[in-house]
Amino acid sequence: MNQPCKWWQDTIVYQIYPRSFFDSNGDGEGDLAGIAQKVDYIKSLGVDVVWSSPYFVSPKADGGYDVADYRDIDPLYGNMEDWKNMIAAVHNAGMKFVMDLVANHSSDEHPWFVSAVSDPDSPYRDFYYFRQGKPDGSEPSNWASVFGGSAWEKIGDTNEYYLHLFAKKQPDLNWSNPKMVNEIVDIMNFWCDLGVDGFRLDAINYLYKVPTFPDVEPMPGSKYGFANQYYTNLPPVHDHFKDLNRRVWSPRNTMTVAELAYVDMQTAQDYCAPERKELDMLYLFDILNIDQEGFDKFAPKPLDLPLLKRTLNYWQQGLHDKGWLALFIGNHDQPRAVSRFGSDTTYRVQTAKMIANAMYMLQGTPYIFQGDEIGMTNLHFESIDQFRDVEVLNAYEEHVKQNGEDETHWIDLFNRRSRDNGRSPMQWDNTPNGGFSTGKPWMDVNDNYQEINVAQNEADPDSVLNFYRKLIAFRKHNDTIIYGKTEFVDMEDAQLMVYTRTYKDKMLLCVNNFSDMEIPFAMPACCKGKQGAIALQNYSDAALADVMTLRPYECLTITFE
Ligand code: TEU
Repeated sequence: MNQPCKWWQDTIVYQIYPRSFFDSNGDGEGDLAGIAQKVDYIKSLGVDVVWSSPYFVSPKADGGYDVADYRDIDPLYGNMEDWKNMIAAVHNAGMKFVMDLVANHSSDEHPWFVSAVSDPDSPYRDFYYFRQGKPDGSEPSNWASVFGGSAWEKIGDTNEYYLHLFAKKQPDLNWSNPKMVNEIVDIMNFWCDLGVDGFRLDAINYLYKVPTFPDVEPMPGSKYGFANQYYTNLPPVHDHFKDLNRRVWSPRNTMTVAELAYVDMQTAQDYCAPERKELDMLYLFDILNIDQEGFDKFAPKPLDLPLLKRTLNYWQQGLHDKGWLALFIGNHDQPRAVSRFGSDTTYRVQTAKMIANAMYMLQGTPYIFQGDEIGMTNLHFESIDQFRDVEVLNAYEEHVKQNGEDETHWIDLFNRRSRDNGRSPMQWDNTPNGGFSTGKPWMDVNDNYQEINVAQNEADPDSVLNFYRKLIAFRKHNDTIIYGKTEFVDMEDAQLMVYTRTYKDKMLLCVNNFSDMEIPFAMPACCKGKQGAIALQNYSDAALADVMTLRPYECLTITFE
C-alpha cells in the first residue's frame, strides 16, 4: 500500500442504529435530533466518521432497510431540517457522515412499486422483477428468501409474482434497467449535494440476478433453496460499481463501504483494487458466520478459535496491499460480541476490551457499533412480544406456530442469536429506560442498564469505554497498524489469538486470551529478548516476561521499537 494512505484507511467509524440511539422528544423512538445531541459523546471516543443505519421514509418492515422515499426523512426520526442540523453537528465536530444506501430493493410502499404492481403499463414496471408462476401455479423458481419461505410473492389472484430476496415488503430492484440505475445515481447525488461524505452499500453484491431464475437444490425439509450462485457477485456487479464510481463516487470523493456476503478472494480483490475503480472498502461476513452451522443463524455452535484465526488471516494476507477491509465485532444484524465470543457475566469488562483489542489491531478500518464501546450484552427477553425483528417473527411463526416446536427453546435462541440483541436501546445512564427515552421505548431496554451504561463507564477510568478511547488514540496515525504486515502465531491454539504487525523497523504484538482460564504464554521467537512496552491491557498490572500466565480473557498490545 502506498504511503500516505487514503483518509478512510486511517479512520474509525461509529455505527448508529437511529431508532435505538437517543430519543430527544420522549415518544419512545430514537431520532435525528437525538443523534445531534450526542455528537460530542461520539466525538469523545476519537472516531472520525459516523454511519447511521437508514432513517428514510419507510414502513419499517425491516427496520428501515425497506425505503419508501429515498429523498425524505421518516417522521419517526424527524424531518429534513433535523437531518441538516444533525449533519452540521457531525461536520462541526470535525467528523464525516456516511449514509446507508439500500438499493438492492425498495419498500413495496415506494411509489415506483405501487405504480408497477397496480398498472402493467406503468413506466416503473421494469424497475422490479415480475414473472409468471410455473404452469402448476407455483412460484417462478424455488429460490428461498433470506428471511425464510419463498423469494417470490404472488400478486393477488393472478399467476404473477415479484422477486424479494429479503422480506416480502422488500421487492428487488432491477439493475439491468438503466432508467432505474439513473434514479439511484440521482439519489446519491442528491445526498452528496446535501453533504454526505460516503455510502455504506447495503447487500450490494446481490444486485444482478440471472434473469432466467433457475431452480436450485432445496434445503433439507424445505421446498426452497438458497440460490446465491444465481444472484451474488455476478460479473455485471463489477460493471455497475465501475459505472457508479465514475458517475458519483470518484467525482464526489466519497468513501464507499460495501456489505458483501459470500465473496471469494479474487472477487474481493477485484472489488477494491484501486486501479479498477470499483469500491473502497469491503465489509465481509465470514467472521460473523463462524459460530453457526452454515447459513443458519439459529443453529449456533461454539466458537472455533482456530477457524476464526484462519479466516481473519485469509483476508489479512489476501488483501494486504491489494484492498481494504472493514473491521467490526458487531452491528445491527448481530448478537452482542461479549455474549457470543466470551463472558457477559463475571468477565464481561475484560471480554469487551479483549475482543476490541483482538479485532482492531488488525489491518483495516475499525467500525464500532453503538453500545459495544460500553460492553452491552445480549438480551434476556421472556416473551415473543418483546422481540421486534422480522427475522425473529418469521422464525417464530414457522417453528413455533406452524411446526409446534418448543417455544422456550426458540425464545432462548432468539436471546442468543437474533438481530434484536444489537438493536435494543442504547444505555446512557441508570435512570428509567437507561436514559434512552422519557417515554415508553419502542423496544424494551436490556434489563442490565443500571449496571451497564455510558454514565457508569464515564465515571470509571478502567471502563470499557475508556479502554476504547485509549485504543483509538493509540491506533490513529500508527503506521504499524495502518501499513504493517500481519502474522498470526500458532494458528491452531484453541484459546489464544496472538499476532504480530510489522512495518519497517517497528513491531507490535497483540495477545488475546479467549478463554476463562489461566493460560501459559511464551513470547514468540521474534519478540524474545527485545524490550517491549505495553500499549494496551485489560488488567492494569501485567508484567512482561518471556513466559507469562495470561489471566481469563486477558489481552495485551505490546510495542517493540
Ligand atoms: O443485510 C444483508 C444480509 O444479507 C444479512 O445481513 C442478513 O440480512 C442477516 O444476516 C440476516 O440475519 C443488510 C442489512 O444489514 C440488514 O439489516 C437488512 O435486513 C438487509 O440488508 C436487507 O436490507
